[in-house]
Amino acid sequence: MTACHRDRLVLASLASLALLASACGKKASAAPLADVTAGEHGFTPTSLKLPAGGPGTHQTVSFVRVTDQTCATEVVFPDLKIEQKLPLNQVVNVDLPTDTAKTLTFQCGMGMYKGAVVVSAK
Ligand SMILES: [Cu+2]
Repeated sequence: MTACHRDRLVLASLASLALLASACGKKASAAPLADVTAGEHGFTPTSLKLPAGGPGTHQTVSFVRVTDQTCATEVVFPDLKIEQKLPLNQVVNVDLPTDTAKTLTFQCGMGMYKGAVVVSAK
C-alpha cells in the first residue's frame, strides 16, 4: 500500500498525517511515524518537497529520533534560526515557511548530518 510508504510522504496537513498513521496502524512498527527520521546514519530522507503556498503560508514537518546511536539529537535550520531538541522516540513538529520557492537546509547540532526541505512552485 503506497500510502504507507514514508519516503513518498508529502505532508499536506496534520490531518492527513493522522489519517495515514491510522491507515498504517495494523502494520505499526515500534518507531513513531514522522516525515523525517533521525537514525544511526543521519536523517532519512535527506530531502523532502513541499509546495509553495503563497504569502504567509506555513507547513509542519515532523521529525523523530529513533536511536541513541546518533549525534542527531537535535535538528537545526540555520537560515531560520530554528533549533529543536529531538527527544528519543518523540515526534517533534517544526513549522516552516512555505510562501515561496526556496531550499531550507537542516542539520544536526554539529552540522555533520544534513538534509533539505525543498519548497517549490507547482
Ligand atoms: Cu552531528
